[in-house]
Amino acid sequence: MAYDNIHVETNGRVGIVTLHRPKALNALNNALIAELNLALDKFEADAGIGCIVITGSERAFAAGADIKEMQPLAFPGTYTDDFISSWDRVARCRKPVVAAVAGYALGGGCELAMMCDILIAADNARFGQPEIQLGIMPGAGGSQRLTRAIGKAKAMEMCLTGRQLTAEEADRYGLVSRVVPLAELQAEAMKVADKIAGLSLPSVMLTKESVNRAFETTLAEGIRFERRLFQALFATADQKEGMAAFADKRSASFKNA
Ligand code: DAK
Repeated sequence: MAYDNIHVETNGRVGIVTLHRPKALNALNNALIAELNLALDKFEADAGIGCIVITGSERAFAAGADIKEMQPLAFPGTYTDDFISSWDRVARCRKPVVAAVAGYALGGGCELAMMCDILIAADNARFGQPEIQLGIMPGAGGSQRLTRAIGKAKAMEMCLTGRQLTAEEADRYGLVSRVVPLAELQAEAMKVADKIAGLSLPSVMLTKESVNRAFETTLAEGIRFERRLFQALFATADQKEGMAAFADKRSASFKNA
């Protein structure tokens, strides 16, 4: 299928989605979200893909949900139609997703980035939840994921005032895993995604599930959950291969089995 609002490509075992509505700073409208969800469905189902990258342009990862599309909405409809409930597809990806963020990541754009597993920011990135300035509030996890990522004090100020974080602040506060020069963003994100995509997919997916469980459960339950997953990985051929390769002083060749 041809996409109008995103570009989709693969590079080895990495699936790449580039948000592409340049005239609207990649504002997220219904059509873009539907295309993004379709691309993610395909990458998730494709055994040849081990990691996904989502990125935007140098000027904007995404400047939020499309305000012009939201402007005419009224409450009964937003509720009965469950307005853009499909936004959480990224968070439901079972394969790892790397966000390569340059420029504005605001509102729904910041929320989309926070649904990804690893955030790599260019030095020009700006993160913010400016919805309060529009008379609304974050609607796709902004008040929740941001608070868990950077703590109440900073999240509260951002959500209540619309203050934007620089890339350096986002790094210092723990919102992103690191900041790289803008010119190196795509190469760095690909390097990370390539590394993950070359590892054993079962161990990668279980590891992602285990880290995410830390946000949902008690420490004791989380540790029990982790131990069971760890034990289960000894049933894989990739565990045999990974350990044999170490002993033989060679690179492992994983079969994702
Ligand atoms: N929506 C629609 N168009 C946008 C846009 C947006 N969010 N952001 C930018 N644009 C458009 C501008 O209207 C302009 O279009 P033209 O006027 O040229 O036709 C073009 O992109 C370039 O923008 P500017 O001319 O404004 O560029 P500047 O460099 O001067 O400013 C800016 C860049 C990012 C500071 C500024 O554009 C801006 O403040 N944009 C709005 C940022 C914002 O408020 N974002 C939050 C939107 S609310 C939900 C899930 C999610 C959400 C809600 C519910 N559920 C699951 C229920 C999310 C809500 C939001 O994200």
